[in-house]
Amino acid sequence: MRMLFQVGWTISVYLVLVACGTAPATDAGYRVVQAGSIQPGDTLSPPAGTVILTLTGKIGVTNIADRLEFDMETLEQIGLVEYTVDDPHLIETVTYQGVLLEPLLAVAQITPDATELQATAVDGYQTIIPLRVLEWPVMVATRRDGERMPLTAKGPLQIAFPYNTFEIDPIVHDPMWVWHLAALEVR
Ligand SMILES: Nc1nc2c(c(=O)[nH]1)N[C@H]1C(S)=C(S)[C@@H](COP(=O)(O)O)O[C@H]1N2
Ligand SMILES: [Mo]
Repeated sequence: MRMLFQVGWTISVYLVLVACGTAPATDAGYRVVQAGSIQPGDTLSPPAGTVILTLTGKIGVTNIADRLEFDMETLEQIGLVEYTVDDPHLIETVTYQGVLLEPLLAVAQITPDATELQATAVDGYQTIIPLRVLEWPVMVATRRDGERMPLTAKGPLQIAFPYNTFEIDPIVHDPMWVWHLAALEVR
């Protein structure tokens, strides 16, 4: 009886933590916020809303000419996860929510010989992101601390790395935290 009580208590505490969004990240380094409703192999309609992300290059799925364009709603349908991280540029601990790079590239059906992404931002910033980063749950963030990110807050999309859960060299990877992310060319 006492045992049952303790088990019940433990589960209750856990549920409260989950409800408050403070449950620890799993070993994977992230919590699932919303399972994806778009799967690899799905065809995608041309975006109905404002285009916020364009994929080109070595992709097997397109929805406009040779590009795969996403509006925010469709992008987030790939599935939402979150993790808390010390943002090296904001110099602040924040919780990013967004779409993992891995399922995003799987939905785009990138070709097996692809090795890197060239990321381009709204401000013209460009950087190369090698696909070896997929060993970590790198995300295209759509929210910071639960809020949409306007251009004035490095949004609307920003790449985030799980610095707090994995040993990731900041010298190499700090420049890959692309804010105002607009396009990914798969190469
Ligand atoms: N959109 C955009 N993202 C960007 C940059 C930028 O200029 N524009 N600078 C990159 C680089 S080189 C680094 S080191 C970090 C931090 O840039 P900062 O030192 O200018 O804040 O953000 C990266 N992401
Ligand atoms: Mo930099």
